[in-house]
Amino acid sequence: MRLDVVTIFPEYLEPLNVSLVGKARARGQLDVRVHDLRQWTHDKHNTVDDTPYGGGPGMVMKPEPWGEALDEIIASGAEGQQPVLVVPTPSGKPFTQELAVELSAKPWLVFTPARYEGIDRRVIEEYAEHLDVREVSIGDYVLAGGEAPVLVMVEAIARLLPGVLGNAESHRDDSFAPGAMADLLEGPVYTKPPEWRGRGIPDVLLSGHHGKIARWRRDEAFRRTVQNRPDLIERTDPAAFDKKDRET
Ligand code: 6GU
Repeated sequence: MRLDVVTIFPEYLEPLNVSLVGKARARGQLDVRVHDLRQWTHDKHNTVDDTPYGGGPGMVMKPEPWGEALDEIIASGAEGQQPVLVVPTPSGKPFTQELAVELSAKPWLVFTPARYEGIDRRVIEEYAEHLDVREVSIGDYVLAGGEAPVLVMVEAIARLLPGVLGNAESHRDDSFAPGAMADLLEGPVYTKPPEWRGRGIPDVLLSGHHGKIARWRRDEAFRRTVQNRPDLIERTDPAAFDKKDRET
């Protein structure tokens, strides 16, 4: 998979050299290219922003550098290859595990993290004429720019690529993964030692009884979801629940 990121803070994307994403790059599973938007400015001050039409606070990112950057990056792809354009913005659609799965199947993503009050609207309109453009938010809070959201999205997407996680089963039971535990959060986990500061391990996990362990994990997942995310319970098909859940 190829990923391009266009930003005025290339250093902000340094974490893409580390850990899971860094290793996927080193192995050649991910081709990540970070670009400085100011490369595509032509004035002495490398201006990327200007005052908003209609007035109001803050600054807006000028369309010309974005247009030149995106034209050049898009043209650099293999013959006939078109990227999906991912535009981070607090006004976008929610970034969910479902969207991470969808984007992880694409061969090429271009991210356009903005600073200030965002990018001149005409840029998004222009590229939406010939590309799949997704305006995406990572949650209901406002950040100063889209770079941290790009780090979040790239990590969520990269770990889904075949061969990137050590164990292909490690994301089967993820919170929000489709399947039997759909819409339930993951429950607690334990490792050695068997006693720590006087605290033991739930007996069932030491029983070797796989059916009982699976039942216990399902119950703990349900309990944690009721506690932390009741909204997930409300939107789950009642058929996914059983008598024991209703007693919890
Ligand atoms: Cl994608 N960008 C910014 N600036 N703030 C956000 C966001 C994105 N998602 C949530 N808050």
